[in-house]
Amino acid sequence: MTDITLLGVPLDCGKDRKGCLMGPDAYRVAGMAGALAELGHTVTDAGNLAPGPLPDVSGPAHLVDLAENVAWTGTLIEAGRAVDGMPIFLGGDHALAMGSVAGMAARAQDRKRPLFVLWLDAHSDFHTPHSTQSGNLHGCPVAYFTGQPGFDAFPAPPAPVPPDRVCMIGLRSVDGPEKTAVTAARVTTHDMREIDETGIAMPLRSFLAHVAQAGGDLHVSLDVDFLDPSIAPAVGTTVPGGTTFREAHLVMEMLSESGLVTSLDLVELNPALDERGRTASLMVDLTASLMGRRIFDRPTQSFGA
Ligand code: EXY
Ligand code: MN
Ligand code: MN
Ligand code: MN
Repeated sequence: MTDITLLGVPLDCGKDRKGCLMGPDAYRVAGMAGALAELGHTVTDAGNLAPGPLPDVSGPAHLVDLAENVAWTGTLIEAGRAVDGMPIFLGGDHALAMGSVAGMAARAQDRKRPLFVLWLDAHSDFHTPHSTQSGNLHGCPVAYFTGQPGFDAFPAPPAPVPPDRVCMIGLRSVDGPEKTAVTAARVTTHDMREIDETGIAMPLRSFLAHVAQAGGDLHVSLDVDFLDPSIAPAVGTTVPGGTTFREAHLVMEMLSESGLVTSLDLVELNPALDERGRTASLMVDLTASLMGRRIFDRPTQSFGA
């Protein structure tokens, strides 16, 4: 059984639609803690984190946004690094992963273990503040925590994650500059065209074997828009052609059976777009699959070499 710490991160940096602020409480209302405790885990709800002291920035709105994100990033790095068990970051915007992943990488370094990242998302989120067209930092977290240049306003990530330890599954909306940068950085990418042909289990199985062989910690960052909008409409950046209900549960069940997952982000839920909490409940059920809920008991799969 696992000691789980729920950390609410009500971050909402996207310019388009406000609403991610309500994400943490939507997961609580949907019964996140109870669903995990029912599986035998010890669950501590640490409440919602607040950003650290804002750097002194005035001027255009986007600079103030940037300052707030700088404050959040520093807070999250330290908060995650201090968690002994398994932190689950309840978002909140995907920009929170700038702090959650950087903090998990620092914690892994403290443990003398490499950190690997599984990015479950329609988007590669590999922009920098210089390449982004939208100016939304939720499109930048992976570039930040892998140590790409261009984030001068932010605290330097204590332990940048080598891009070849990042695996992305579910991609179907990648901007030009990101495509160039992701390829050059040798991030492992599996877009939906590949998933259509090979199925989702094969690329996931080979990544998990790699993590197991390296004796790594594994951080999973799950963006609601990884899922098809027909089953998960409550997100501001829906992209048609996402994963099905069973593909998503299979990913979580395989991750669970690998025994490799050490931390999790749940991001981009916008309860203002949810119908009767349907998307929030699906994310709770997927988390329960990750934490051991099964139809029938199954043996733990070996992903070792
Ligand atoms: N690539 C687009 C942008 O940078 O604005 C869309 C990013 C969507 C990011 C969401 C969190 O995944
Ligand atoms: Mn967003
Ligand atoms: Mn994302
Ligand atoms: Mn996305």
